[in-house]
Parts: sequence; C-alpha cells; structure tokens
Amino acid sequence: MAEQAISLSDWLEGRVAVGLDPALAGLLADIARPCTKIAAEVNRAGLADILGLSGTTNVHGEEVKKLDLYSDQLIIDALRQAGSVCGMASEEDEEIIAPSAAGEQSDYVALFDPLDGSSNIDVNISIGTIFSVFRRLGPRGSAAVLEDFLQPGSAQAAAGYFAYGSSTMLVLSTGDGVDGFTLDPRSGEYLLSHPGIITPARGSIYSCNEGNAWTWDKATRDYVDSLKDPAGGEGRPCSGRYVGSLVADFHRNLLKGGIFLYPAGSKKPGDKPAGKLRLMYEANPMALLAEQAGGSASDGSTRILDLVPSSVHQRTALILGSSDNMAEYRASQK
Ligand code: AHM
Ligand code: MG
Repeated sequence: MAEQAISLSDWLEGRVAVGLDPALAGLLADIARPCTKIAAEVNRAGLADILGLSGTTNVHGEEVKKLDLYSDQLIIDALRQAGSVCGMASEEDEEIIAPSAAGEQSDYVALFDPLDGSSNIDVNISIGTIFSVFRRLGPRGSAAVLEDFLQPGSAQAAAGYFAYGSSTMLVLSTGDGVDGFTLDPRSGEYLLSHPGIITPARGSIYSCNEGNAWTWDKATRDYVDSLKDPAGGEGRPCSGRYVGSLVADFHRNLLKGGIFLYPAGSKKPGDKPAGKLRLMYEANPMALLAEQAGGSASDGSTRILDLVPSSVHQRTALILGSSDNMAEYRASQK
C-alpha cells in the first residue's frame, strides 16, 4: 500500500516540533485557504464571457471584480479574519493594509502579489500568487508601521508561491530548504509532492523577454548572445523558455535548472536603467526560494536579499537561477 501522504498541516506541525513559531505556521495555513479559492476561480476564468466573471457584468447586471482585485480582497479578508498578521502590503494596493484588532497581537507582516502574470489569464497560461513574510521589528499590540515592511529580503521569515497551472502547487520556504505541495482538488488539501527541492547546479534553459534586448547594457546582451552560441561555453546552446508569468517561468527553472533574467533596461537615451519586477512582492520571495534550493539571485550587481528597500512598491532588476549559470552571469558583468 502507498505510504500516507503528508498534508501541509502535518508538515507545518512537524516544523513546529523542531522550532518553527506556531504563529508563523498558522499564518502559512491561513494564506493557503484563500489561494485555494483563487485556484478555483482561475479554473473558471475561461467562462468569464459566458457566465459573467471577472471584470465583466454578470447575469444580474452587477459589476464583477477583475480576478486580480478579487484575489487581493480574498487574501486580505482571510488574513484579517484570522488575525494572523499585524499588517499587509499588496502589489494591488497603494497603501499599507491595516490588520484586524486581533491581528495587532501578531508578530508578522505579509506582503503579496495576489495574482502575478494576470495578463496571461486570457490565454490560459499559468499564473500565481507570490508571498513574503517578515517578523515585525516593534513590539506587539498595534498595527505594523512602514519600517516593519522595509526590511532586506534576508530577514524574510517565510516566502513562497502558489502556481495555478495544470495542477495547483504551493512552493514554500521557512528558511530551511524548499518544499513543494500539490493541491488535491478532491480533498482540498495540499500534499507534500516535492520534498527538499534542490535546483540543479547547472541548467540549459534561459528565460527572458528578448524583445527588450535593445534596452539592456552591452554586457547583458553579450551574455545572452553567448547562451545561444554553440561555442559560447558549457551547456551551450541553451534552450529559450519564457511565458511571461514569473511563477511559471521560475517554477520550471527551479525544477529543471537554468537562469531567469529580467535585467534593467532603458528605453530612451539618458534614462536610468530600471527593472520591472517588484522587489518586495516578486524578487525577494523568489530569491529566498532560489537560495534555499541551492541557487542565487542578483539585481545585476547586488544579492537581491541584501537590498534595503526604501518603498514597498519599488522595482528591481532580477536575475536568478542555478549556481553555475549565475556565477557565469556575474563574471560576464565585470
Ligand atoms: P504583473 O505583476 O503586472 O503581472 O507583471 C509581472 C509579470 C511577471 O509575471 C513576468 O515575469 C513579467 O511581468 C513579464 O513581463 P514582460 O511581459 O515585460 O516580459
Ligand atoms: Mg506581479
């Protein structure tokens, strides 16, 4: 008989037994609940035109929220109701989000991109929810303040993503490795399917929006050219794989090995090169997972997890992946 599958709650209990804060374990379980609902709505997204979902008017003539705003609200309501955070920040909300009265007693703030890659919904490509958790700096008993959020990624207590793909997966780190869970849609439970994920030291996949190559600096262009050149180095020529959904692109590369690049670019002469992805909602959580799986993450010159944010919404360049590919990338930038 097959061994009993380990559910997310069993796994969290196991972590608590070896020192994980039970409040953090509870918070992670609280994040999973709304994401299971988001997964169900994402599955129904193709029915929008005929049933009147997301961003349209439904059969009752009511405005229906776009799926990304709907997802945002689901997560906020769930964490408020559970009282498991003392503050939240979301890619969808300009301002920091206040906790419930119970949440003021929590030690944790959560940051999230509720539905990343949402432009891919219309074409049935995987999208995801990305989250990051920090322990507050100040004492309990009040709402978190901005400083509680503006910590370097190395201080993350936990981070992960939900991938809404051919199955729904949760990939998670509490700073002690990376584990992957697959949602069993029948029971609604996340079951440990990818324990102890280690990314290959070298991979032959590169992922970037090459249409932006004209905006990159020469060192980056030359590096990407070298990946396509059979004589460009070990593992060449690489395969290009990019769907434009960070969760999907990151997840594939995490399992198969390779490098993902969203480099800084400038679209006008004289403009300061800038990245697109958000440090706190996208780069930090993925960087923690990449490092915990044996890879690394950089903004082109600095380790992502060492960047000290000045705003919750700030953007960054993001290059991350397998350790050997990243070492080669870094050498190409000198
Ligand atoms: P979003 O947060 O507005 O969805 O944008 C983030 C997405 C990422 O999922 C993806 O890596 C990137 O944007 C793709 O950008 P581009 O279309 O410029 O290649
Ligand atoms: Mg996003």
